[in-house]
Amino acid sequence: MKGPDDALLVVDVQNDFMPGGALAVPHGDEIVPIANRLAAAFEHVVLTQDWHPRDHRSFAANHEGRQPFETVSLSYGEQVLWPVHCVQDTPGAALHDGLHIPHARLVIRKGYRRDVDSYSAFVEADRTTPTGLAGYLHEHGVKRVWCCGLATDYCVAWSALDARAAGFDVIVIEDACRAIDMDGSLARAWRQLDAAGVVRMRSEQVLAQL
Ligand code: VGL
Ligand code: ZN
Repeated sequence: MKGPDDALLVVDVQNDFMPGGALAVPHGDEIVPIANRLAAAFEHVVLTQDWHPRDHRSFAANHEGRQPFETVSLSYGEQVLWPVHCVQDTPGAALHDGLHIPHARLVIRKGYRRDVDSYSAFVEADRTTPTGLAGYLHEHGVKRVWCCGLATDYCVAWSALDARAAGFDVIVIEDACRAIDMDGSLARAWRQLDAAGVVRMRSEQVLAQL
């Protein structure tokens, strides 16, 4: 069992990111049983939920004449325009039914401000507004953050990088993630993670360590 120094962060395992969902991540559903197995080995589990208002700026539908997967320039920089997804309190925003982590302690919702996206569970896309997760984990004495979920190249990568920046040791459990992989985004994410000193492991290795 991973004890009080360790926290498992389960990122955005939500219906809209599953095959058939509004912003489907290929094979996203395959990680659900893996996340369940991992979570059973951690005393401390935190979940995240992408949680947008319907008029959110990250939705192409809210930009006249723009299509999903184009980019626009917003006050805080480049923003990918996504299909409408994870609208607050809709079935698409709900956690996948097969996710069974009854002992998860905290659900961090993010991206709830109309004008600011938040891939990261730690800091919003303006790169200044904290979600409070770093403070929460530090106060609980967590030293290592283990990341899994969706999508590897967006919310998992940004969360892992920000966890590192907040002073945690960070591990991404690669087979417990799936990527959107758009225009080289997955390779770029791994380069950034490697450069930041984020460790990459497989779930069998994590479970074998216990
Ligand atoms: C995500 C794009 C938009 C993710 C969330 O969970 O990786 N990607 N919103
Ligand atoms: Zn989103």
